[in-house]
Amino acid sequence: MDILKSFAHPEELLALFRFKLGGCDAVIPKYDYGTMSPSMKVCLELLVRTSRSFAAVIQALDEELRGAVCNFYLVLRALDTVEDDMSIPNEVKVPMLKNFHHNLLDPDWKFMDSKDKDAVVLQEFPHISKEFRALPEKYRDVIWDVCAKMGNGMTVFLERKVDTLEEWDEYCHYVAGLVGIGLARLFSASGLEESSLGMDTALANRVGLFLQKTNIIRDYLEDLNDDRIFWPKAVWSKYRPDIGDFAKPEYQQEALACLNELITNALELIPSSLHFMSQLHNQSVFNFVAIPQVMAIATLERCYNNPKVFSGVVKIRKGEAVRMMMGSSSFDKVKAIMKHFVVQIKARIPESDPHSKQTHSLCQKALSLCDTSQQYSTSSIYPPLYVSMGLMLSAIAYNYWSQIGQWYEDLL
Ligand code: D9A
Repeated sequence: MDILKSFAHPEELLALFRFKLGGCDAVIPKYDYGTMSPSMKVCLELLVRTSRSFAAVIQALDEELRGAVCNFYLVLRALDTVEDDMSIPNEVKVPMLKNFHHNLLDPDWKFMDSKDKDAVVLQEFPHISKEFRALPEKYRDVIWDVCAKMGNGMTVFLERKVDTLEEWDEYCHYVAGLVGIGLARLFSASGLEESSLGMDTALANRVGLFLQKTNIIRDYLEDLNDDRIFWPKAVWSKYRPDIGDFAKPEYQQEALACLNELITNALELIPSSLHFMSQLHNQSVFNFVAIPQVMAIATLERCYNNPKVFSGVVKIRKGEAVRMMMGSSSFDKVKAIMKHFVVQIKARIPESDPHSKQTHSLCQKALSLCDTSQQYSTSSIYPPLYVSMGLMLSAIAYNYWSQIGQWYEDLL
């Protein structure tokens, strides 16, 4: 029960409650079910099923871009599902990934044999490809191009593990950097953002790298249990000969040093993330980009020097997430949130950490870029206790009375 966890954080109750009421300026879906084609309806359902809260941010994008990004997301999800499916042998998987983009032009292509949790996007692929073919050419070109490059890139790391930091960047480029590049090009193509944004591929790449590196760092234990390793060997092998040792309590010191080194590497991307966001003009695009970036910095803060990364799941509370999502509506606000988390990391750098100096200077650099008069503090808007109690009662009651149903439930 997320409401109960957030009771110790009254400011989150307020956010959860406002969110439940839909009184949030950043993430209101603009459904128009009546005039929608059947394949579009299927795509929307797939989107909500596979991405939960992120679906809402896609839905909030302005008109033409919404359809393009929704389609891009589902096509990427399908490709990702093929890459992830351990039941497909590599001899089958390699040609499937390399040729995946051609499926977009084939009205009948689907794949019914996946055992993956997201297999439904492959089973329903004809609806996704139909929507793709209905898109304006300027969007189709981008999705096609990214799909071809990503499919090919994924095959590079099917047999080979990530070793050097350069290879870490290369792997993240294929699975996330290309997404950043594709999105920047879609934003430009829509006319909602300047054409220069879509042309700076190095910058958009780094926005994607920031998200993916954060995911890889956070998912250490989950990936280890699935027999998958995305932490770069050149880094972890400095601390232990076997990466599995980090999950053993006797090697906690080594595990934390390695974790902190990788987080320090990810922190290098903050200036690029801020620079990318500083160039956005459209409000819906801004929210769409800023929310995942803010979640990533919050996740890095939660993970930094945290032994729980090696024993369980490190999660952002839903109330916290909702509060950040609602607070990410302007560049000044985003800088204030970033600053809040970077300050927390900086305060927790152990003196004995082998990379403490580097971490410190990267925090310092990020803070200089986050200089703003906006405030994001967890104490300034504490409502009086009776207001919190009232909000909690209302929120619980709302849970029972709400006929809006599963959609918002999935969100929280
Ligand atoms: C994104 Cl079209 C992703 N990925 C994300 C989500 O954000 C990025 C996959 C497909 C698309 C977009 C994203 C959002 C906005 C701007 C971006 C961008 O670049 C400019 O991508 C770089 O994680 C997946 C990759 C990182 C591999 C690219 C955010 C998302 N969040 C999940 C929460 C979670 O922890 O996974 O999907 C969610 O809300 O369900």
